[in-house]
Amino acid sequence: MTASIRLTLDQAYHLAQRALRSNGFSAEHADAVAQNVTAGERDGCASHGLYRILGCVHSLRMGKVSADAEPELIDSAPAIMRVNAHGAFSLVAYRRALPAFVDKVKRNGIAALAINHCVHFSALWADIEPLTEQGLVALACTPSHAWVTPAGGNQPLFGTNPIAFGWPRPARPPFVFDMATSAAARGEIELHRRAGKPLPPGWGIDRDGNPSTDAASVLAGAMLTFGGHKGSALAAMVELLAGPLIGDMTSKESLAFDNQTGSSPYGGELIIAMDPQRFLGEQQATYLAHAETLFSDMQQQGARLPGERRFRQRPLSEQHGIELPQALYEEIEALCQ
Ligand code: NDP
Ligand code: PYC
Repeated sequence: MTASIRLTLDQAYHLAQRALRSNGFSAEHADAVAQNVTAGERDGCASHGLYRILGCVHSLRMGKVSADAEPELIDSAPAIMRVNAHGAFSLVAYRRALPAFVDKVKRNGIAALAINHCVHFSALWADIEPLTEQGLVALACTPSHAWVTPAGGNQPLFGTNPIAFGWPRPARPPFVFDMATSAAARGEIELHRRAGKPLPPGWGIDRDGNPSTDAASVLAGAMLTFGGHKGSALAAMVELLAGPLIGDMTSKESLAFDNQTGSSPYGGELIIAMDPQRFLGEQQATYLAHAETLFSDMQQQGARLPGERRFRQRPLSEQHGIELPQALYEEIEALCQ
């Protein structure tokens, strides 16, 4: 069994924050990243939890992320905003753009936010929840590095390209799904490699194009999309929407820019939000109730709603803390020296 250490959420945050500050990240960037990875750990999303601190510091040491860039907000059209992260992680750029973005969505009924020139390592549900908290419906996507082969191909081209969607629910946690368009996130495969565990079949192929359940072989070969050609089409859509449409990189361009340093992906994220109030006016309550019927019909068949697992885990972690593999804890501690 792997040795582990239990930390309160406060201890987890401070461990992450110290590692980032010791390596030169500004207070604001370190805070945003530490909050994000602590939330990942809290919600039982280890692939985007404290493990990500290793990649954040590595990206900085490789000169592939800015430690302190100031985001620049650009109001480019009545319903379109851009924020240039100027080479820093996406999180501070998003945090700074959020109030004006929400204002645009509420004024227009629908608006889009492009985060440009950002380094991206984080789970997208964390970008969706501040919008559902405002009663908005939201969609987000981002390319990553070319790691995933298109259905019918055998060479990495697409990123793991997550799509997240959120729907606000009165007096309940929102309906949120957040999924890589690859069979699993690359972070999951990295965690399998670190734990010496085989992958489930169908996640990837080795360098020679043969199906493989060995994490290291798949990391060196190519990952597969979920659902064959359907996941492949969605992965291509993410490349287009959060790449060329917003004047940013595809996953292939991001990997070329990385120049084999093994840093986090660089490029854009697109977030679209809609205000049910502006779509429905006085009928809002009626139609949100229809959505509730849909959710309860799903659950009555025994299906669980996406997001449910995370929201169940959250209060448990708040009460009991989180468990981190001892080896990972020591690696992050070592970054603080
Ligand atoms: P999963 O396959 O674990 O989960 C995807 C979604 O499906 C989640 O919303 C999950 O909800 C839901 N789900 C899982 N099992 C069930 C079930 N049995 N019934 C109903 N719903 C279910 O996630 P991925 O590996 O695809 O992605 C993990 C994370 O990686 C995401 O947060 C994503 O944003 C992040 N990522 C980030 C990238 C980036 O470039 N920044 C790139 C790729 C991934 P629940 O959470 O409740 O389990
Ligand atoms: O897990 O695929 C992934 C990923 C890529 C960028 C951030 N997470």
